[in-house]
Amino acid sequence: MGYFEGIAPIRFDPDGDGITTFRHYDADEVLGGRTMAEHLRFAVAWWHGFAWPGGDPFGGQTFERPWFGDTMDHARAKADAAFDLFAILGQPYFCWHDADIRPEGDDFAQSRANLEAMIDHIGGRMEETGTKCLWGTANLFSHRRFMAGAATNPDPDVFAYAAATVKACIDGTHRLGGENYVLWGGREGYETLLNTDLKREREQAGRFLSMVVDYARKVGFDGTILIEPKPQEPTKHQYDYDVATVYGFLKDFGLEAEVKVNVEQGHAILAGHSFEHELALASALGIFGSIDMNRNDYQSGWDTDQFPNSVPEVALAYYEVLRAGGFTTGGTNFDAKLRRQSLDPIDLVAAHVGAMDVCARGLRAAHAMLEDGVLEDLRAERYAGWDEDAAAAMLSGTLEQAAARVEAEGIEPRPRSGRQERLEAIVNRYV
Ligand code: XLS
Ligand code: NI
Ligand code: NI
Repeated sequence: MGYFEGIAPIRFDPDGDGITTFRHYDADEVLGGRTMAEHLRFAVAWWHGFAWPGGDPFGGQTFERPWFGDTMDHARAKADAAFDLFAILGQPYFCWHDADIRPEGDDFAQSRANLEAMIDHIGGRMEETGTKCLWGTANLFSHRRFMAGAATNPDPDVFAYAAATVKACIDGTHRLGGENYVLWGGREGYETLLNTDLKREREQAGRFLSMVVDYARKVGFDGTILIEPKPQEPTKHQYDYDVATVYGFLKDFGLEAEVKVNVEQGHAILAGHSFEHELALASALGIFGSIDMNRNDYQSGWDTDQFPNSVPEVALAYYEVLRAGGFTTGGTNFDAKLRRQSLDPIDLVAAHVGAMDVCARGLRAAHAMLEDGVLEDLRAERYAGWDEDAAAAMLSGTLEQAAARVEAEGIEPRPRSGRQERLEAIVNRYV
């Protein structure tokens, strides 16, 4: 099979090596009425999997892929290698940017024609194989034209170019039956406030997002539109900082019913949160959509985009996903890079297999924790005082009424244990 010659499709075998077999991910295993495949909805990211050359800030390309190059033939070879990997992994979903799947043209019209030709090619391969598209997105951050932002650029010509690019990517996502469309604002922010009109840039971003939503609905795209929060990197400050900031932004522009979030593990950590915090908050605000399941190295402090490898962390994340009711159009995208020394075709396969196994273990633990209900019972017990009428009434009364209860009823609060260590020990029974 071309680049992945000699690597057989990965099957579930609990006694296998977890590299050429899934030890934990059994796509057909049913947990609470859904198969693991339906729960997890895995997706391979085209950019890190097939377009990324293995560079870091101190060195360039380490990978030698036969499809690296700027022609349409290269782009088709890259797509065919991607579909070979999808077949090996059991036809997961995939996610893409325009820049990942087509060569850049000499002008916009040629770039768009290249994109459309590649969308046709990929659409054909999807029909043959049954692989589906989780989401599409536009790369509005790599080319130098976007160095000062896309929608938030001080130059209106760049705003127009970004509009044209997103329009083409929504069309492509729609043609491929993509279930979501993502906007990640890597350059929608600033390097220095000294040259930045923050108020104007925020308003440009809000207007742009409204135009995107209107266009997507006009052409009949009924997937979910997602913003992917990230606090910084590449820009010093990004306007889509975290879930709370994005929610405030959506409220400000009246888009909170139209747009949800794609939460990335590594971005949550960069914002000073845990992944589960971001997921719980997105769910509480009614904007939970999808996840990028890639972690950072806790020592390096930047977005290293590594495949997940911590079952306890992943379990707590899926616990929040399940508490939110699970994915609808969303899924588990591995927006993850190999390490640059991982040169072999099997490394790319093993990275996904290992990550899928970690997620399967996390999901199984999360499902068992939720089904056994111990944690939820203890949580409910902690808030049980609010079930009483007088307590509930306070929330619709006045400050004076709440205050008056203290002396009238002789209220004297009695602190109770938060039981954190006991709760952590309970989690440990499942992971
Ligand atoms: C970068 C982002 C990016 C988005 C898609 O940090 O995670 O990869 O997922 O543009
Ligand atoms: Ni990221
Ligand atoms: Ni991402």
